[in-house]
Amino acid sequence: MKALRYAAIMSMLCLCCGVAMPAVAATTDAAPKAKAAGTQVEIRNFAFAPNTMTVAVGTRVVWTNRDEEPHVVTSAGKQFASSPALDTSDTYAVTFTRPGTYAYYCSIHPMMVGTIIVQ
Ligand SMILES: [Cu+2]
Repeated sequence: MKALRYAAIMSMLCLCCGVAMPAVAATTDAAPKAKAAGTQVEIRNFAFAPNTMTVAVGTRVVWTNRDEEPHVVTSAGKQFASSPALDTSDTYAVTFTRPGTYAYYCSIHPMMVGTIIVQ
């Protein structure tokens, strides 16, 4: 009976650890989490984040507009088709099938620039 109670306490402790660990990771490891996804570019505060991203050939990169303002993803060298104007929470995806450096900008706010490096 005593051993059973001990086991119950131990399993409660383990449960605590299991719950606590992901919660900490979610709040502090934003960068590694984005890296794991690998293909997400957020448009936030009139900037592309990450500003420069290196991906493997064949990667599908998805831009998501988190601003209240519309933004456009436009290839500086016309290497891929421009997005339509993206409203809040709209996404635009490009699959990069060739190695290269793909500079892009927002045609509404040309000071917003980013680069996708495909290897
Ligand atoms: Cu913009």
